[in-house]
Amino acid sequence: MSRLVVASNRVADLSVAKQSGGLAVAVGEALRQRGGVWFGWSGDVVEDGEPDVPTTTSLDNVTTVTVPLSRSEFENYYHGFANRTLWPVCHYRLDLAEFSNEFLESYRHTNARFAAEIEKLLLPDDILWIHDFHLIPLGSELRKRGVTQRIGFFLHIPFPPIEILTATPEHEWLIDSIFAYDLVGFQTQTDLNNFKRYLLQLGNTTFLPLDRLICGDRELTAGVFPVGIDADHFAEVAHSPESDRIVESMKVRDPGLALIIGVDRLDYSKGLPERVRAFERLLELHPEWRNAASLMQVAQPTREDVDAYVDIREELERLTGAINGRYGNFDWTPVRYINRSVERDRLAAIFRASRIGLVTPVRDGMNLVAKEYVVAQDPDDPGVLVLSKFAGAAETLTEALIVNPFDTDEVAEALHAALIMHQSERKHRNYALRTKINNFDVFKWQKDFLTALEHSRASYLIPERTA
Ligand code: GDG
Repeated sequence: MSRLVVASNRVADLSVAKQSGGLAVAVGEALRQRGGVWFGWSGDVVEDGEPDVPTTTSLDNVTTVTVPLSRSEFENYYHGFANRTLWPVCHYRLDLAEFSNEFLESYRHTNARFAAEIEKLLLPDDILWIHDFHLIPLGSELRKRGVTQRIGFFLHIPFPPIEILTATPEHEWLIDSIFAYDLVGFQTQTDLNNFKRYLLQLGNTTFLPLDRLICGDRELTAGVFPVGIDADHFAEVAHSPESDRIVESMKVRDPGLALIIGVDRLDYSKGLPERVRAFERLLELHPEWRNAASLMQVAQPTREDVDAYVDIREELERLTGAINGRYGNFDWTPVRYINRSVERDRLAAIFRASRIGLVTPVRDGMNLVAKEYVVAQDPDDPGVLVLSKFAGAAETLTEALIVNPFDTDEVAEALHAALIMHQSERKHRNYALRTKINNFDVFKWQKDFLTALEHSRASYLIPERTA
């Protein structure tokens, strides 16, 4: 079995990976099985001109190598092209996207710098797995350095439709760089179709069966690999003695209250203002839920240096204040807004105690919270998942109540339907969803991707080494 080299924006601490979530566990497991290296940003920023030496730590047969970003890389590569250009473009938000040559140059340059670091770590039989939008051109930078090993790339966020992508300056360069990979994986069929439609319209790709694509002298296999969760572990945590205690104390504190839970990074892609408005609409359309249902929204702060994130936070605080002022009383707070991170174990217990998991992003690659909510439920008396049709998860989790997050009345009615849903229907839906989530967990995702990578045709022709 080949050794594995993983590159992603951040690297998990493998000694506590269970707390970081399923993705870190699954990647960590693959690394432990095969032996290998995990490369990424350390999270540190050094002033321009200061040394940016890598930090290396080893645990058994796995080495993590992290590098700091310089101040200008942090501003222009990370907060610039990654967070201010690619993130909004890939979430269909051209209105929020900022384009600048400085961002683009820094993105190219930082990926080239990472490639130089990674090349030093490689052995001839390694396979490489590169993750996400921060590192799209990393593969082509490695190829420029003469790297011939198999390289796979997985995009965790949506691949936008051609009409949006072509508004991004240098989109041809960006998409062309994807052909440096032997395998590219997307979360959903919609994303893969968007990718293929882009290639079809640009006209320089040959389409072969089984999503093999040829462009110039390069061949790429494309596929759909919907990311999963560590379902067994999450269910176990949700039913631990500590969770029993948390669930019990929540019942004692608010007897009879129907809790609706939302958990997201505070990001404009997650549809948080739309969600609060839909809950308010529920209280208008079905007043029987006043004093009887509350929305608890955990919104972990993220990317607070970017203006669009400051705006979304202010909007959410304004909306929450308005609804609580309008409907709340001494005994009941309609919306409980928690603007900080909550420990993973506590989250699992809160999911279990909630009658509805409300997951309504306006665009999302997959959305793991939807899957976590389902497996945290008591199978004999489960809550209901209300899920946006614009989350990648909706492509498979069809037994959820699927809604359009922009349609306030539709979401409000789905909430009402979920709150009054008979136990037998809840059990039936939860069983179907849980089965899918268990069968396609994060370990299967990891194995499927790596198997496909090993079987992909490594037909990349080495270009002349460009120093
Ligand atoms: C990207 C894509 C894709 C959230 N708040 C807290 C907390 N969380 C955990 C959740 C979940 C994870 O963070 C969030 O995962 P999502 O999938 O929901 O969303 P993104 O962070 O946007 O992830 C997404 C994913 O990559 C994987 O490919 O699904 O579409 O955007 O596990 O539980 N965890 C803790 N405290 C919090 O307050 N401990």
